[in-house]
Amino acid sequence: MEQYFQPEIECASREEIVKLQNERLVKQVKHVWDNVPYYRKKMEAQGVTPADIQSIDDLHKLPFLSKEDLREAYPYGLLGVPLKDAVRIQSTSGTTGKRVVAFYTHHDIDLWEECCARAIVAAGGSNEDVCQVSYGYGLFTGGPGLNGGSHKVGCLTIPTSSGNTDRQIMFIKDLNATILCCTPSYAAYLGERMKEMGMGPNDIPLKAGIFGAEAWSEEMRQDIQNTLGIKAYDIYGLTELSGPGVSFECSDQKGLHINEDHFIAEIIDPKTGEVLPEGTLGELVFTSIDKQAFPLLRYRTRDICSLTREKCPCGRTHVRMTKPKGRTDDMLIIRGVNVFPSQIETVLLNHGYAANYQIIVDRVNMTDTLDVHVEMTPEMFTDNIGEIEAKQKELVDGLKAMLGLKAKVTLVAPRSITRSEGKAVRVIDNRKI
Ligand code: DLL
Repeated sequence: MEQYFQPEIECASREEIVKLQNERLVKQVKHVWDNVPYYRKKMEAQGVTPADIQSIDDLHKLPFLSKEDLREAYPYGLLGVPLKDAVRIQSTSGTTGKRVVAFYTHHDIDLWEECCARAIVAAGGSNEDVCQVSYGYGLFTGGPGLNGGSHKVGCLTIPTSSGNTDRQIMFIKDLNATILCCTPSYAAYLGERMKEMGMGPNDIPLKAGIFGAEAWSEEMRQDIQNTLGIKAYDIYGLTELSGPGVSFECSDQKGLHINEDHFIAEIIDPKTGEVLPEGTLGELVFTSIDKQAFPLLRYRTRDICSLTREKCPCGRTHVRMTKPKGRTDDMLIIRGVNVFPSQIETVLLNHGYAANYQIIVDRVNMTDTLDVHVEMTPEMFTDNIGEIEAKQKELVDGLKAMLGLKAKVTLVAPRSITRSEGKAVRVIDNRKI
């Protein structure tokens, strides 16, 4: 039977959700107007005042916020409460430009952890479970978020953080961990390391995994489920909005339920900013309606997905987003064709490869080149040039069919691509544009 952490809100009627969203939005806009001069100026520039926002139907009148705004307002420009009320910061793992710093009050941490607890219970977790949190701890939100959620559920929590892979496996086995939380690429690596150690899914007690922080394909889900002998659940979130738990998968696994009591989702056309109808693919925009310290209105995530309000068999009523297809900023445009790394991953896994690959883009003689390095699995490893060439050709054809684009494929030896303990780096774009 489906279990819920907070059934009264996770399964509330649409009318109840809309009523709550209306009340919270009106209050939040006033809070931001009064306390965040940076955003107030944006509203004034657009000729909007709190009086114009009476319900969620007025949301589209508000100006957007983007990552550039967050960088410009760094560090304290978007803080919505006096410093004495803020108790925590977290920060993005971004490697370019200024880091984004997000703030939390006690209330904000509480609601964030509740969202993570909802995800853990949706994955079958209860206070009987042992939950190993192998996301990084520290400035990254993965470890602290799932750690807090696991406590709220009452699981015995193992805060391993990422890294030290053999010890991770030892703890899973010795402490009977039933739930694993980490990035999907790290879960795949744990599975691979287990195999090397001569262990299979029956040697570990895990039953579920809660994986997110990066895009991963359905094929990768199947792979991880088989190697670890678990059901793998997706969890989505971003530092700017709190961290993991903005949305999560239920047992039905057809999209991720967005915690609508805290976050209002919109899908927009990334070029025009126009709000798109349900079911259309576009950029996800969030308004946080219950956060105090870092209350973002209409924040552009750059993540691409669509929304559905179709009834979910799990009983939850909150809107679902599709697995993010990619980001507006990691969509590669190669010879004019839009390419998402996730499409390449799908082709590779469909041909029996694991998700150990690197996409290298360059520009030679004014023409874009796409080079995909893929590891052979130990089972398929060969040094017979003819065989390798035939396998490469198969992948070139598969990629051509998926992308409509000719790529160069290079098969490399097993274990030659660096493994990641957090988010995997899959794309190297050497073009100087
Ligand atoms: O990655 C928060 C998180 C931690 C989510 C642990 C899930 C689990 P950031 O480092 O700020 O926060 O990165 C946020 O990562 O805008 C997406 O592009 C991507 N992302 C997060 N979850 C998913 C997912 C955390 N399930 C950015 N699928 C987001 C695809 C994801 N992309």
